[in-house]
Amino acid sequence: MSGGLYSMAAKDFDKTLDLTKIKPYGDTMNDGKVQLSFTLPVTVGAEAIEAAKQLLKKMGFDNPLVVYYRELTPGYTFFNCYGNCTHTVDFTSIYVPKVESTVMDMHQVDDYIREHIGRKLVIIGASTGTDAHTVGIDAIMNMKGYAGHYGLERYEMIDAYNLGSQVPNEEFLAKAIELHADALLVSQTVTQKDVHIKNLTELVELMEAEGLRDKMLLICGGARISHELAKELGYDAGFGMNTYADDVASFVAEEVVKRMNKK
Ligand code: B12
Repeated sequence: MSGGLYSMAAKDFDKTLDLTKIKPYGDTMNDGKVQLSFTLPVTVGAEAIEAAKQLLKKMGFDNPLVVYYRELTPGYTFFNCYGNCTHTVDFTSIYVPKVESTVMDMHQVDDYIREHIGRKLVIIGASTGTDAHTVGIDAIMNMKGYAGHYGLERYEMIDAYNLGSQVPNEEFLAKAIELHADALLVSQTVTQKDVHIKNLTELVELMEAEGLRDKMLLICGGARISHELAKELGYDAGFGMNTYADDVASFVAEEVVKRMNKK
């Protein structure tokens, strides 16, 4: 359990905080205040507001308050609401599987690869299957980077190939073989009807059929991807929102070294 998670936290100055029973913080500890918004498919008016309040009660909110409402289009009303959450969560019992690696910046990763691997790493990435979202994989790979973090194309010790979006798994794997890739980065944004699961699993099966699964690192990412899910699907790692190139590059470099040392 990472005690660091709560060091210098609210518990250090508020003795009424019980980490086994946490609830949202608004103005004062344990007030449970939540702001939420939703749309109901009913005509704007007093009855719509009452319906919103009753729904908030059923969601477990005390003191339901509608602070703003507006007709979106005839027959639909949008609400901004406040309520006091009555539920709690035991924070001390939470365990989230995460990628275990030391996150280094671009220069440190380059130095690490130079020193421990002695050659450039080849990394290819794409949004695969029917997925047309490119912003996520571009954020990780593009030279100019994202939110102040340079992308993999800028790393001196990484040859990065961004294949773009809607890349079929077969094509992706063929390119990986052609380029002798060390790591494959798959971006999956659309998760409706679990389309990502089918697509991600298909790639694992293809790699296994070709006898390549343990020869290349296989990593996926996207807003709704977790490390836990990735591992379940047969990937080496999964990265969710707020990931930067540094996170992935550090993981790949360390993992390649670990595997070299095992041989
Ligand atoms: C822009 C956008 C589009 C654009 C995409 C343009 C483009 N060139 O990318 C267009 C208009 C084409 C589009 C289309 C669709 N979209 Co859209 N789109 C979005 C939007 C607004 C932003 C996504 C985005 O760019 N985020 C910014 C990036 C930086 O974040 P990110 O992808 O999470 O990436 C970060 C991490 O996840 C991670 N990461 C991502 N990939 C990878 C990969 C690896 C290997 C690693 C390590 C990390 C990593 O690192 C990134 C940086 O930190 C979202 C809503 C939203 N606000 O999120 C909807 C959204 C993603 N779209 C959605 C949908 C449903 C669609 C459509 C199906 C709509 C339709 N009915 O046609 C189509 C699908 C098209 C297709 N075939 O894929 C849904 C997805 C719901 C779901 N969970 O399935 C969303 C969430 C909107 C919503 N609330 O309904 N979309």
